[in-house]
Amino acid sequence: MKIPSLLLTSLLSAGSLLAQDAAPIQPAAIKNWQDARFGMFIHWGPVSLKGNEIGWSRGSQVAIEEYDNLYKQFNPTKFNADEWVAVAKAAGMKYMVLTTKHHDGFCLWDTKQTDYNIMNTPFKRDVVKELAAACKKGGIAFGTYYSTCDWHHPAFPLGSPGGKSHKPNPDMKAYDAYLQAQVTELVRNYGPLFTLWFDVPQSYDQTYGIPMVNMLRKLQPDLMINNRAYSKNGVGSGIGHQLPVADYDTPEQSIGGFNMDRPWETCMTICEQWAWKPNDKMKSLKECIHTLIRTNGGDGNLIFNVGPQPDGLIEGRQVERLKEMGAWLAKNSAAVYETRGGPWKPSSQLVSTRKGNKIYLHLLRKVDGPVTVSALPVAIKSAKVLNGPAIKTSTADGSLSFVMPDNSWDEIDTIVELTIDGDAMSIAPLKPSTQSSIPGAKASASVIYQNDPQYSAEMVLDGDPETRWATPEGTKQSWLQIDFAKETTFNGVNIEEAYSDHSSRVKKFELQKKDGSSWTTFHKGDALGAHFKASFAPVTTSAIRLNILDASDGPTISEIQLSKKP
Ligand code: FHN
Repeated sequence: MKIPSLLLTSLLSAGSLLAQDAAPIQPAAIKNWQDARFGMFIHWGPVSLKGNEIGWSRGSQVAIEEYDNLYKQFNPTKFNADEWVAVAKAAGMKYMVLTTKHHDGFCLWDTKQTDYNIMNTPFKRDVVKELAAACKKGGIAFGTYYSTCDWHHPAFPLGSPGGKSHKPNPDMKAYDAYLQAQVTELVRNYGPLFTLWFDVPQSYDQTYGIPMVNMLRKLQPDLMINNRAYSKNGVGSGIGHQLPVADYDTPEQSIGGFNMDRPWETCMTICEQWAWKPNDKMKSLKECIHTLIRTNGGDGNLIFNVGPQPDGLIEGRQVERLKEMGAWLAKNSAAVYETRGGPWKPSSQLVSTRKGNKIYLHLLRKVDGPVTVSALPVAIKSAKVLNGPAIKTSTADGSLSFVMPDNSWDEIDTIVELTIDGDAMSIAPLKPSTQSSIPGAKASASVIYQNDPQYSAEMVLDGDPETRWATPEGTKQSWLQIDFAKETTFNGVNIEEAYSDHSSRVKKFELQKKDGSSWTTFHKGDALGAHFKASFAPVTTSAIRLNILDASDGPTISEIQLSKKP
């Protein structure tokens, strides 16, 4: 599917998305961006010669003097833009975003604003130009990452390591002019761009950001700009701060929460480091597909990052992993591209996507017995395994259920296609299940945020990942207890910790079982996180307790489920 860059004749204010301060963008540009669902992020530069993290290693693992002179030996002779595009297409990716300038200030294009650029390396080729042309030829959209902060530029107030040092003669006015001149070059000379992906707006607040975004709106009205172009009153100036400016949010290294009201994109590495790192730990195919599907199920895009080698090649095993993703997507593309998230909100075992009169239920874990979700408010005309046999569904007591045909389970993602009467987008978001994840169980807790029932312990049993048990800010120790209706045997537990996008608030915990009048610990751990899973020898008990021994802030849990694997 080629994604044409929309030619917009004028900016309409109607239906503007947030972009709270800068001029809004037309909804049509957002739909074009959302339809893509899956893109490639590329973090690359002379630092790949060292195998350390781009930007962050300058002045820490790599001395500034050495780091800033790496470009003199940067000669990626095996770089072939068409090959990179071919890898992205083989992965099923519909767009690509390259770091044209990261925090280290080095520019991968023939910029007239500084000599610190690719044309002054032994390579002497305009990588951005070649990649933009290859994307156009290959039919995938091209976007550019541009670091709002610049620890190399003398006029930018902060320097390495990590923005922790201060330049002797900062001049934000001069830096703003430099930044605006560079992003103008990117749009004018290499555009129209699919997106401009700003990052880490230290020191660059709304004073500069709003005029700069408005300038870009005039340059290319359908340019999607992420929420890191500028900070606002100090918020968003670092990492992980999300603020609703410009066109889409950017949860990082984590899957964003279900949100159909504001476009968002999870950015995540296929390995662990953004830039090239030899022998880095790479995600399994299951992790890669689940990351994509869970993101799409929440109504987000996924931009998945590779860090090419210093010779210009994308590492072979990463290419293979991306081709495996593409092969899976080729079979299941109907359930991904041009879909939106929902109507069921994601849970630990399922997500859903939808398009026209089709709803796709993605079962991310095998279910013993009938699959049960909350009933749809519309009639189901037919149901089938995607690319497989028909399924008989039944609806009763507010639940929709069906039994999967034999041998229909896919060990990564079993997709059920429902054809309904009407437009799937007309269905309001639904809880995944109306039943408790542990039928008949009762939950209690040592403390509840403001004693507010909407944050009660029961929220971890309601099957809705959007509700949660919450504790007061700063709570370090607390417990959550679940009393079963009867003695229960299980050998696994799934815990969804809310607000754990960047790191788990829980730092030390025990899982305990009721033993007469006391509690016996059967599992210990440090962090929990968004999709914590633990397996252990079968436990039989009438009650369990999550005993949190240490936390960085008030723990908050959205769901707890038991599992009993054979
Ligand atoms: O510091 C950067 C990091 O290197 C990388 O570019 C990510 C990508 O989203 N953004 C910043 C960390 O939030």
